[in-house]
Formats: sequence, C-alpha cells, structure tokens
Amino acid sequence: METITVRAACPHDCPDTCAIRVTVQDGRAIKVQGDPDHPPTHGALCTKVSRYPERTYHPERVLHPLRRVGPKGSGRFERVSWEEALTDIAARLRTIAARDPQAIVPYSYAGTMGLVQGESIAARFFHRLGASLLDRTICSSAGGEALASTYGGKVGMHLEFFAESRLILIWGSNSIASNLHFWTFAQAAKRAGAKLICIDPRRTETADKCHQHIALLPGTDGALALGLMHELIVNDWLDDDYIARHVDVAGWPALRERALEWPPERVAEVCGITADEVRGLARDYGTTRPAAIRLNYGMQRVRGGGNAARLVALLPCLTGAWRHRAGGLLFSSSGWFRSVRNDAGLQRPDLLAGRAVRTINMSTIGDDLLRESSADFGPKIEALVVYNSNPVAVAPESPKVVRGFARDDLFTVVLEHFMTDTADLADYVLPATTQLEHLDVHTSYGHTWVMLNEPAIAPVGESKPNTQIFRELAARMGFDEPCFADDDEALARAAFHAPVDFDALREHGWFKLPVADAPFAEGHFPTADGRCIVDSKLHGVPDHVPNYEAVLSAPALARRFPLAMISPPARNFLNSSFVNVTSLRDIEGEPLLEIHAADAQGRGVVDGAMVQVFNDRGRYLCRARISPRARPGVVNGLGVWWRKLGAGGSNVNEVTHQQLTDIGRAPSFYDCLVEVRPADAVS
Ligand SMILES: Nc1nc2c(c(=O)[nH]1)N[C@H]1C(S)=C(S)[C@@H](COP(=O)(O)OP(=O)(O)OC[C@H]3O[C@@H](n4cnc5c(=O)[nH]c(N)nc54)[C@H](O)[C@@H]3O)O[C@H]1N2
Ligand SMILES: Nc1nc2c(c(=O)[nH]1)N[C@H]1C(S)=C(S)[C@@H](COP(=O)(O)OP(=O)(O)OC[C@H]3O[C@@H](n4cnc5c(=O)[nH]c(N)nc54)[C@H](O)[C@@H]3O)O[C@H]1N2
Ligand code: SF4
Ligand SMILES: [Mo]
Repeated sequence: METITVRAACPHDCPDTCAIRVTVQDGRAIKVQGDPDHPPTHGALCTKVSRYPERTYHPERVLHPLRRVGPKGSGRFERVSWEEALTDIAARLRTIAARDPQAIVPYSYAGTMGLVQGESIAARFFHRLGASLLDRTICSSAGGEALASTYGGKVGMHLEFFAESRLILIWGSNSIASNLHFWTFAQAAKRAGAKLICIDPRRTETADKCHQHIALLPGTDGALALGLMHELIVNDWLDDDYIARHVDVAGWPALRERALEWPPERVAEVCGITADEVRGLARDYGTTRPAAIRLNYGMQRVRGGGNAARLVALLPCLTGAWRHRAGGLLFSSSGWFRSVRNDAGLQRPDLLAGRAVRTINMSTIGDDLLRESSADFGPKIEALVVYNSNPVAVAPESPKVVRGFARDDLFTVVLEHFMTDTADLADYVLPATTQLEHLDVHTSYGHTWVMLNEPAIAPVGESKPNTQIFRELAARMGFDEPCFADDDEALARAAFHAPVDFDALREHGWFKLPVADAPFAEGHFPTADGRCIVDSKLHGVPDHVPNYEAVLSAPALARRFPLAMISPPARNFLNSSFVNVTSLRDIEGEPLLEIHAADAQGRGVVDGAMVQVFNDRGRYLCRARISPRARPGVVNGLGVWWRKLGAGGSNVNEVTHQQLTDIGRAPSFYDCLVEVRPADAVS
C-alpha cells in the first residue's frame, strides 16, 4: 500500500484560500487536512472542504460527456464519446460564429478561483473566436470598484494583524461562516481585551459572539457611515494631520458638509436603530486605537452598495486608523496581487485582433437571454458555454434565467462536476476535473500569499481539466496559434511576474507578497497622488443611496410587499456548491426563512411550517423558522439551494431582481421586498 501527501490549495470562492494536504492511498484521496505550516490558515479547514473526498467521489459525479436527448430540461441525456461531443460542439459554434461570433457568450465565475483552470485557455479561446466578453459582476464589483475609487485598488490590512486590534467592526460579514480564518484572529484580539461589534441586519452566529450587534436595515450602511462621520467631526475625533497629508483635500470639505447633515437621530430613523447606538459606535470608533474594520460583501449587494463601501472605507482615513498595522480596513486583498499577476499573458486579449466585441453583464443574464437582436444589444444570444458557475441557481430573478436557458433555439454547453440546475438545461455536459485532479496556482482575496495546487489523483472517470477541454475544442475550431498548445504547467509558470517564482512555489507551496505591515501609515495609497480619494472622477463625492425596494424609498411597493428579504449564504454551502453533498445538506436540512415573531404573527406563519415567499417576480417555498436571528421587518432567506433540491423546485433567486448597483454594475440581491404567507394559502 502506498501512501503519499500532496500539497494543495482550496479552490473555492472564499477569502481564506487555505493550504491543504491531501493524503493519497493507492491513487485514491482518502483525507484532506489543513496545512499547519501555512501562517494565515494554520491547519484548519472548514467543514465543507474537509468533506472533499466525499464530493470528489460522489456517486453523482458526471464521469463522461453527455448529450441531451429529451426536450430541454427533461433531464434525459445520453453518454457520448469526447470525440463526438467536441466535434459536434465545434461544428455548432462554427455555424453560429460564421453569422456573428458575438452571439456566443462564455459564462463563468469562481467555481474554482485558480488562475489556470479559470481564465487562461478558456479566455484565449473566446478572444480568438471573437465571442462576447463577460462582465464578471455577480459578487464583488460594487465594493471592488468602490475601493478602487477610494484607495486606488482592492488593498487593505493584513489578516494576521487583526489579532492586535483593540476594536474590530465586523461589517456585513458572517465571518464564522464565510471567513473562518479571519475569525480566528478576531478571537485572539477578543481574548486580549478587544471589543468586537457586528453590523448586520441578521443576528448571525458571528453577531452572537461579538460584544455588540447593531441590526440595521439592509442597504442603510451609507447612512450609518455618514452618521459616524458626523460624530467624528462634532466630537473632534478626526486625525487632522492624517487628513491634511493623506486625504484628497479638494473632496473632503464637500463630504464634511454632507456628513454634518446626518445627526444620529436622522441616521437612527433611516437605519432602523437607536440614536444611542450611532453615538456609542462613533465613540468607540473615534476613541479606540488601533481600530480595524472587516468589511465584507454582504453590505454591497444593494442599490447603494458602492457608495456605502466608499463611505465606510473613508472612516479609517478620517481617524488616521491606518497609522497602526492593526488599524485600517480589509475588504479585499486581491489588489495586492495586481503587479505580480500576468493576466494578459494568460488570457491573451490581443487575440481579439482589434475586433470591438460587446460585453454581456453576467448579472442580467435572465433579461439578456430573452432579448432579440437589436442595434443597441447586438445579436441575440445563440450559444452559451458555462464553466465554473451555476447561473440557473445563483443569478438574480431566476424565473427569467430559467426561461432563457430553456429556450429551444439556445445551444448550451456546460463544463461541470455535477448535474446542477444549469447542467440540467444544457445540450452538452462535459465532465471537468476537480482541484484534486489538476494543477493550479492561486492568489487570495483575504490574505497575501500566492498558493500552489498540485494534482493529487488522476482524473475521475473521463473528466478533463477546463484547460484541456478548451484546448481540444480550439483544435477542432482550427485555432492553430501556438498559445493553444501551452500545457497546464506552462500556464502556471506564465501566471506570475517576478518576484513570484514557480520553482520556489513548487518547493514551498506558497509565497508571501512583500507588503508593508502598515501599508498606508504614511499615505502611499495606490492612487495618482498617493492620497485616498473622496471626490472620484467617475462617482463624485459619496452619499447614502437608498434601496430600490424598501419601506422608506418605495412606499407603494412596500404596502404590497412589506418585508425586506436578504439572502446570505448558508454556512455549510458555498454559494450553490456543496448543496448536493449529502452530509452537508443534512446539516442544513431544508431551505429556511428566518422571520421575527412580530412579523410571523398576523400572517398565520407558524414555526416549522412551509411558507411561500413572493413578490411580482416569483415565489419560492421554504420552511419558516421564527427566530431572533431576524429583526422585525427583515426576513432572512438562506441561500443558495439548488432549485431541484429545494422545496417545489425553487430557490431564493425566484424573487430577487436584476437592477444593478450604483457602482460596479452588480446585482442587488439584498435589496428586495417580499411578502410571506403559509404555503397552503390560496393566491
Ligand atoms: N460558508 C460559506 N462561506 C462563503 C460563502 C458561502 O456561500 N458559504 N460565499 C463566499 C463568497 S462567494 C463570498 S463573496 C464571501 C463573502 O461572502 P458574503 O456574502 O459577504 O458572506 P457573509 O460573510 O455571510 O456576509 C454577508 C452578511 O452580510 C449581511 N448583510 C446583508 N445585507 C446587509 C446590509 O445591507 N448591510 C450589512 N451591514 N450587512 C448585510 C448578511 O446578513 C450576512 O450576515 O464569502 C465566501 N465564503
Ligand atoms: N440570492 C443570492 N444569490 C447569490 C448570492 C447570495 O448571497 N444571495 N451570492 C452571490 C455570490 S457572492 C456569488 S460569488 C455567486 C456564485 O456563483 P457561482 O460562481 O456560480 O458559484 P457556485 O454556485 O458555487 O457554482 C460554481 C460551480 O462551478 C463548478 N466548478 C467548480 N470547480 C470547477 C472546475 O474546475 N471546472 C468546472 N468546469 N466547474 C467547476 C461547481 O461544481 C459549481 O457548480 O452567487 C451569487 N448569488
Ligand atoms: S472554503 Fe474557505 S475556509 Fe473552507 S477550506 Fe476553502 S478556503 Fe478554507
Ligand atoms: Mo461571492
């Protein structure tokens, strides 16, 4: 019996990017464990990924190419050979491309965050083809562009130094569920006497463990940040020296004036909290050193998410919190990798050869699949190639997404591990390898280590890496540029510029970027003049932008649908990944709607009963849990279930909409009014 250990990295869309050791016995992965030597993740994996062998050898893995034989969505597929599948797919794509290659749309996101199995050969393929480009906005572009308009990039504090903070605001983040290794450092700070405050409409398991929980209404973070600024100004808690030297001097007076219009009483009314909560939070933030903010994506999935993220990001610039390495803010660390990543080398946009192709926003795929050709839109979408994503479950307003994917005249190819809701609506499903079966390299959006993932086992069944599938498809399309012959190791080697060295990465498994401990202690923001931006050329001076759908901003709609619904992730799933892993689904049980007792009363909603959650866009079924985790007026629909494994073939995105955020063209999933009634009520 031969047992070896292989060095890997977690590929999932999670800020932690854990270092993993895979134990392989006679060619079979039997155990995955965290690597205790990796400083930011120190040997702990989350429950989801510690079940990786269960997912990898799942009896429902797609093991060979499949071609649809029944009507779309019937679930009837037949096994075909790779040769047959790829030849037919290439022929179909060629026919469409002969009319207009922009009618072909790639659809991919972060099923794997790997640079090789993400956008390398795949991007080259679509660039060479002249297909539509995809605007990858579904998760973080509101906050990301907001940060770029404030600090000049997605840069922030080091994860580890949160352990030394005296005050941590955990803002729009359920860290215990979605950023476990940050939570470890926050716990260390707590043990050393730091105060932890959670700002979240939902009383999460993270909120339970903080000293204080401020349960504001969804989409009101911008107002809260303005209120904090008001208090910082009137109480003289600003760091005038830091502002004078490192803040955009032209923009600050206008913001100062705006903030003075937000006294605690006004903030309290808009946010649905008390004026004392605003004052107390401002006092803590204004008078504690060092003070850190862990901002996360939850607060930017609303209409004003971009402006709100800008306002929060300015707080540590006004108090000079950046002077200390344990002060400042972390939203995403991905910008630190910008200078070492060779994205153009991997993705080769030059293969577009000067063709101006349109861009499709992945967040409006529901509407866009239902559009006809027009001068404004360009050609009707005739083909979709989906990889690393499950849009039928995760994209907003799924009634339209499903109708779009179900179109008889749409040709859809899905590269997947499993028959997801999206794969069910495909013409071809191609089996892809998992992280244990392929080579990859990773950056992170929660720490500053570059990571390597070595393949631990041979591909399961007939599965192939995404790269190999696109290589073989390129050959059949007649794309003979040498870049289509690059193998995965060549791609991994090409992924980074110095000082990241692939051979050293292979030896050690990871490489820490040289980022200063307190990067903005002396300014040096990655902006044109090194100062943080208040008045952005693109977006002006930030302001509170109310939700599309809320009691205060849309009173007529709120009379019909009075409850605000947020749909944060369930702890044991990762977006829609892992929903089909039985042991994890057993922990989650069923799709749940948390509702406050005051809202359940009068609606005939009883604890544990099935309910319909609905609005004009659609309805979904789930089980009601009367719970103090929900605040009055807000219900929490935990996501993101596979529709077919949820109740009545539906999930939370039945009711979300496709209107975009103020900055970053992102979905506003948590800006959504609904009504709730018992499932057996007659509509
Ligand atoms: N277990 C698990 N981990 C995950 C994921 C997962 O699905 N499951 N998803 C991964 C992905 S894709 C991402 S992008 C990251 C980050 O993922 P996020 O989606 O940021 O996940 P959370 O940390 O749960 O943060 C969301 C929190 O924001 C709160 N929230 C909702 N609306 C508002 C609001 O208007 N204001 C404020 N202040 N809070 C609000 C929600 O109640 C929730 O607790 O996590 C990753 N990690
Ligand atoms: N209502 C609501 N909707 C949401 C959210 C929410 O909070 N509420 N969260 C949003 C967020 S933050 C995000 S990031 C998106 C996430 O949306 P997606 O990026 O689509 O994430 P997943 O649902 O995890 O689907 C990823 C798929 O990729 C597949 N995959 C993994 N690795 C590979 C590989 O190597 N090759 C191939 N071919 N496939 C692979 C997995 O099997 C999985 O089915 O969802 C968004 N949708
Ligand atoms: S999902 Fe996140 S916490 Fe879990 S193993 Fe992967 S990187 Fe680590
Ligand atoms: Mo995400």
